Amino acid sequence: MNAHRTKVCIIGAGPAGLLLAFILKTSGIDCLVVERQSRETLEKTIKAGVLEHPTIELFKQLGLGDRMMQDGAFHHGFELAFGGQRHRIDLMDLTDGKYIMVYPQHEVIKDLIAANLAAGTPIYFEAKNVMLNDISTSQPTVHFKQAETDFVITTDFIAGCDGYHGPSRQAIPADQRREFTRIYPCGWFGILCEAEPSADELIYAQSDHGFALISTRTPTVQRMYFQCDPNDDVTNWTDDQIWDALQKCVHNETGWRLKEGKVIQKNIVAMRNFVCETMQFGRLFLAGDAAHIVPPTGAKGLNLAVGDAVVLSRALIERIMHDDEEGLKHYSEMAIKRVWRGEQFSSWMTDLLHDFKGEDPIHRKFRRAQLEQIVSSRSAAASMAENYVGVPFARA
Ligand code: RFL
Ligand code: PHB
Repeated sequence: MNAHRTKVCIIGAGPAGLLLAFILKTSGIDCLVVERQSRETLEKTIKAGVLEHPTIELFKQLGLGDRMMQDGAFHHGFELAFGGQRHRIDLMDLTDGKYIMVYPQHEVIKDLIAANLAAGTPIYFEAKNVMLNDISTSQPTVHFKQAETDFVITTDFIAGCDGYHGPSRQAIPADQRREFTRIYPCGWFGILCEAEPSADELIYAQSDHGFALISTRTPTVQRMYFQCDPNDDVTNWTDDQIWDALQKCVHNETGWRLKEGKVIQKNIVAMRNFVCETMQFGRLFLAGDAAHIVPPTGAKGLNLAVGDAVVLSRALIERIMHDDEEGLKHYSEMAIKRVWRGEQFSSWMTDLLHDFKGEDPIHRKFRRAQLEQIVSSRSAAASMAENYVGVPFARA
């Protein structure tokens, strides 16, 4: 048995856990990270792509932005495609100069792991059977196994940053958790393909064949999604069928088509809103997907995880360095407001762009009317743009 002590034991090396660890460690607070997967797996898993303006600025301020600034692609707008036309939403113009960046989540993870290791944060990769104990006491423990060795970490605080399926949220008694869920009757079929970009900016397409999103990763690898049955299986689809579905969704009057290429990865993403408003219990504090999930339409998931890490790091620093309890006492209330903004925007944008099986056809008409308003009214477009580039992090 290997026993250690730390101030903050962080479970999960996703964006929330790694960012929290980096901020704490570089503020002089002893912490460590316990992660189920290997470093190699984390650094190659394809997930999110979009960094909001506040996330970009934060990474730059923290000295985490060098590779992002070099390899990430600035996007000053995006397109809405519907009714055979493409319309540009000019983010810069509508938000007083704000923008987003396409920089893949696994690159963020590489940067955060490297920065943490350089700062001396211990990261226990491939940790099995992670268990949280005594979270309502002042000395909780985290038990796990790595290789053949059992570990026990005694800690002052636990940060549950272990995603939707991790053990942290479950450690809060079910009758103490306030939870909200909305499940959508569709999923996203996502592909990575070897092709040139089809457009300069992201395209969100609404069509009679459903939703599609045309995104990018590098000049030679593109990321695209189309609406699918959430219970479908990627092996049911050939490359030709995938391209046919995507081309139908983006079909437009100018004859413009997607540039096709070899499909090198396929996955199906479930669509749900989920919020556990109880983001703290005793000495356990949840952050990121462990506490909330959004459908990917608004590109908010990673950015909400970053927002939580910012609020939680400030509260922990105040408590540990200055013995000030206030921030930690009100962590859930502080973090949840921005979370609900992201949840509502993602839900709204999903409703705006997807067709739901079995719905009354009147909804498609409403959808089109609203899209028409967004592309013809500056104030409607500005509201969408303001949410899309990201609202400021919560402040005490
Ligand atoms: P993560 O990234 O899920 O990290 C949690 C970590 O915890 C580990 N873990 C455990 N560790 C120890 N013991 C256990 N028992 C554990 N169980 C789990 C996991 O291995 C993992 O490393 O959560 P975090 O940090 O909260 O970050 C959240 C984001 O990853 C997520 O919200 C985004 O990827 C969502 N998302 C998007 N977000 C955006 O902001 N912009 C986007 O464009 C965007 N696109 C997406 C997305 C998510 C997608 N998928 C795959 C659901 C596109 C897709 C396809
Ligand atoms: C992505 O590039 O993976 C991506 C972009 C925008 C979204 C969701 C995912 O809204």
